[in-house]
Amino acid sequence: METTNASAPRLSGVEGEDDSFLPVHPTPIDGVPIFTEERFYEQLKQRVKYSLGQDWGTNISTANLLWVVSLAVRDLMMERYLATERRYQRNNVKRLYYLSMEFLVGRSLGNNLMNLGIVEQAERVVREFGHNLEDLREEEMDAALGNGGLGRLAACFLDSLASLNMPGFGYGINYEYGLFRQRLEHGQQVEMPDSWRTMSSPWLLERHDEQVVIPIYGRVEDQPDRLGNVRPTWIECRHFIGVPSDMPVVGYGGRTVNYLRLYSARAFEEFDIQKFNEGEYVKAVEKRIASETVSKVLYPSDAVESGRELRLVQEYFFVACAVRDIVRRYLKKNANFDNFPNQVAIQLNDTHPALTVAELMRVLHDENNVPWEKAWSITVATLGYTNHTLLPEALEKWPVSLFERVLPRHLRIIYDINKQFLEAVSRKWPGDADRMKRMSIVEEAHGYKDVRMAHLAIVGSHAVNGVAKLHTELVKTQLVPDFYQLWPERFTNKTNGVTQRRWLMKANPGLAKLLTDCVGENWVRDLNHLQNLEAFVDDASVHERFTAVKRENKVLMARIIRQSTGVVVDPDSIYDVIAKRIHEYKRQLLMVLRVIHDYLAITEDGILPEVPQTYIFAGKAAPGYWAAKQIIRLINELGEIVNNDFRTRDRIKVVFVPDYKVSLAERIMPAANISEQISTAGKEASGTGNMKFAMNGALTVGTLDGANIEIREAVGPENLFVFGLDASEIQHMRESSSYNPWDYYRRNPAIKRVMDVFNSDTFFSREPGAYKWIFNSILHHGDPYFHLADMESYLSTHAQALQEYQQPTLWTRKCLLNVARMGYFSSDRTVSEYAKDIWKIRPI
Ligand code: 26Q
Repeated sequence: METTNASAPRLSGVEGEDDSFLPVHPTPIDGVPIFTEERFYEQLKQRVKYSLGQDWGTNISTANLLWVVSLAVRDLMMERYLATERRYQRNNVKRLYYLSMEFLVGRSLGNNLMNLGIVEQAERVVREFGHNLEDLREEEMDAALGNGGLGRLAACFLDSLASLNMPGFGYGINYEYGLFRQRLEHGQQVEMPDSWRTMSSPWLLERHDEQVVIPIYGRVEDQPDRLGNVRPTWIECRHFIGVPSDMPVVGYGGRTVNYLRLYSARAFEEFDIQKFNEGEYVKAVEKRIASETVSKVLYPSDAVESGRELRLVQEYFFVACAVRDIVRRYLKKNANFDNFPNQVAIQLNDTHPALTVAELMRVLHDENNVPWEKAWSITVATLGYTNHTLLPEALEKWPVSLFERVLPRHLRIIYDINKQFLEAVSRKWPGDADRMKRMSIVEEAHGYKDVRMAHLAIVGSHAVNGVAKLHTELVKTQLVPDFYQLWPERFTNKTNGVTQRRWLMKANPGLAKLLTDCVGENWVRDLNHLQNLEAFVDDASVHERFTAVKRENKVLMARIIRQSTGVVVDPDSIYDVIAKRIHEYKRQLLMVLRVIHDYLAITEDGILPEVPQTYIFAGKAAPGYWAAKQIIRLINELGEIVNNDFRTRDRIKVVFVPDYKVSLAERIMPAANISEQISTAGKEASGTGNMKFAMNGALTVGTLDGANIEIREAVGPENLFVFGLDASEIQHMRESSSYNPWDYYRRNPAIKRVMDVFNSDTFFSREPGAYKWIFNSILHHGDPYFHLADMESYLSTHAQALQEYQQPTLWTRKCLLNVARMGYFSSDRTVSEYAKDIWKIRPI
C-alpha cells in the first residue's frame, strides 16, 4: 500500500515499448521481455535494497522475504499490465467493469507465480536466501474481502477474464478489515478482527493521481442552471474522497494483466480548521474519522442487514467511485456519450451495486446534460444484473426516509425512473393496480416506504441472470414473474463456474500432475480437455496414482486438523466434508443428525461401521446469527462426546476446523472423499464448493438444488448420490402445508431417537437444555428447512455410499469420471458466456 509508483524503484528499464537496449530475451510478449530467472533475481536485489533497506546477503526473515518477493513479482506484473493497457488502447476495445462489494481473493503469491509460469524459478531464488517457497506462501495472509460464494465467484471471474485475455476489471472496496477471523472458545465462535492490511499488502498499488471526489447527504432544490432552465440541483453536500488501489490480476500464461481497483474512503474536509482553532482538536478530527469509517470494515453477513446507514453509504461510495472512473476513462477518447454502451459494459454482482442505475443517470443527465430519455437508453444498454439469492429475507430494501437523507438526488431520480416504468406497466396491463403495486420500485406497506433494489436493478439493466439453471427458472417463475412476463428477453441463465487454475492446479498439484500426464496440459486453459481422462478410468495405474494422491492430501489435512483442533484423525477413514457458511438452509444440522444417528447405532445398537469415518465441518457464522452460532457450538460439543468415547473414537471422529477461508479451502477440497451439498431444494442458488470438491475427485452426496442438478447431468446420475425432495416437491408440501415433522418422528424410531437427544439433559450435559431449541424448531415450529422430510433418504443414501466406498475400483472409477466431466464448471466457460451474450467483449 505504501509503495506508490513514485517510491517504487524503476529497474532495468523494461517498461517502455522500446526495449532495444535490453539483452535479447526469447519471444517478448507485447514488447515486454519474457521473464527469466536472472531478471527476477535482479528485481529482488533491488527490492531488498530499496524497499527493505537491507544489504544483499544479510539474514532476511520469512515475513520480510515474502514482502520483497511479492513486490518483485508485482514489478514484473506491472510491466505486463502496461503492455496489456497499450494493447487495449491500440484496439480501442470495449471493457467490462465487474462491480462487486466483495472479492474473496485469498492468497496471491502462489497464484501469480503459477500464472506467470515462474514457480520453479522462484523456488530456486528463494532457496538462495535459505528459505523455501512453500513456507513463504504459507506466511501470506488471505485477502478476505468477501463473505463466501458471491465474493469468491468474483475472484474466479477475474482470473478467467485475464486468462482469456479479455478486458475485464473488478471494482470494489478496499476494506481495512476483511471478514473476521474465527476462533473457538469452549466450542463457540469468537470473532477476531482481520487486519490483513495493517502491515499493508504488497499487491496493492495506491493511485493518488486517480482519486475522485464523491458528494453525499445534502438536499435537492429546484434551481435555474446557466441556461436558465430550472433543474433539480443537489446542494449542501458533504464530500468523500475515493482513493483507488489497484491489485494486478495476471492471466494464465502471463500475457494479460488486468486489475482489481479497490477504493478507500478519505476525508475531503481534511481538517475542520475552525474547530481546531477553538482548541477542539478531537472534534476537528472527528469528521475525518467518520469519512474513513466508510471503507473500514466488510459487513460479515451474507444476508441483508437493511437499514444500516453505513452499509448504504458503502454501497453508494464504491458505485460513485466506479462510475466516475469509468466515465472519465470513456471521455478521454469520446466527445459525447453516443458510443458509451459500445465501449462499456457494467455488471452488477447482486443488488449491492444497484445504485449504479441512479448514479449513472445522474452523471449523464445532471452532470453531462444528456437528455433524460437518451441517458436512460444508455444506462439500460450498459448494465447487467446477476441475482444470487431467492431467499425473500435476503432481498435488499432500503427505507425511503434513509435514502432521502443520504442520497436525496438519487431518490428523486429513482422516483422518476419508477414513474416512467409504471407507465409502461400500465400500458401493458391497463387497470391492473395489484400488479403495479407488486412491480413498483418503491414498496408501500403499512405506512412504510422502501426502495426495492432488485426491482431497480432489473428495470435499469438489459440483461438479468441467475447462477444455475434451476435458480434462473425460479427467478423467472417465483421471484419476479411479473418482470419476466414484461421482458422475457432480458432473462438468461449463466451457471456458475470456478477457476481450475486455483482450485485444481494450485490446490492439488498431485492430481494436476496426474491429469497432465494422462491428457496433456491443455486442461489448464480449457477444462473440457479433461474429458480425455475417460480413456483412463479403468487404468489400474491411474487408479493407483489417484488413490496415492488423495491419501497424501488426506495426510496433510490430518496434520492441519491436529494443529488447529488437537484431534487426531485417521487418513484411512472416509473424509466426509461440509465446508461453507453456516446457514440453516444449508442444513449443516442435517449432517449433525446423521452423526448422532451413527453414534447411537454404535453405542446403543452395537452396529459398527465397516469403514472408519471422519465428519469434517468448517464455516463461519454471521456474528449476529444466533442459530448458526449455536450449530457451531453443537458440532463441537458433539465432537467432544464422540471423539472421547472409547466405544466410538477409533471408528468415527467429528471435527470442526476453525477459520474457514480460501487458503484452508485449498487444503480441504483435495482431501475430501465425500462432498456434502445438502441444502433444502430451491434454496441454494448455485453453490460453487460443490464444483471444487467434484473437480478434486470427491463424490457428492447432495439434494437436487442449485448447480448440483447440472453436476448430475454432467457426471451421470450413477456417479453421485442424490437424495431428498426436489424443489417442486418442497414447494408443493409448503403450499399445501402437508409436511408434518411429527409424522416422521413417530413413524421412524431412528429419527425419534436422534431428535430426543435434543430434548434430554443427559446427552449434551454441559448446559442442560441448551439444544432444546432444535427440538422445538423442528417439531413444534414447522421446520422450514424440511430436515426430517429428507432424513430417511439422507441416511440410506449414505449407507449406499459407504457400501460403494468399500469397492475401491468402483469408487475410484467414479471419482475419475467426476474429474473427467467437470469441464463445464470452469469459470472460463461461464465468463465466455457472459462475454458473448451480455457484455459483448472479446479476447484481445
Ligand atoms: C446485503 C446487504 C447488507 C449486508 C449484507 C448483504 C449481503 C452480503 C453478501 C447479502 C448477500 C451476500 C452474499 C451472498 C452469496 O454469497 N450468495 C451465494 O452466491 C454464490 C455465487 O453465485 C452462489 O453459488 C450461492 O448459492 C449463493 O448463496
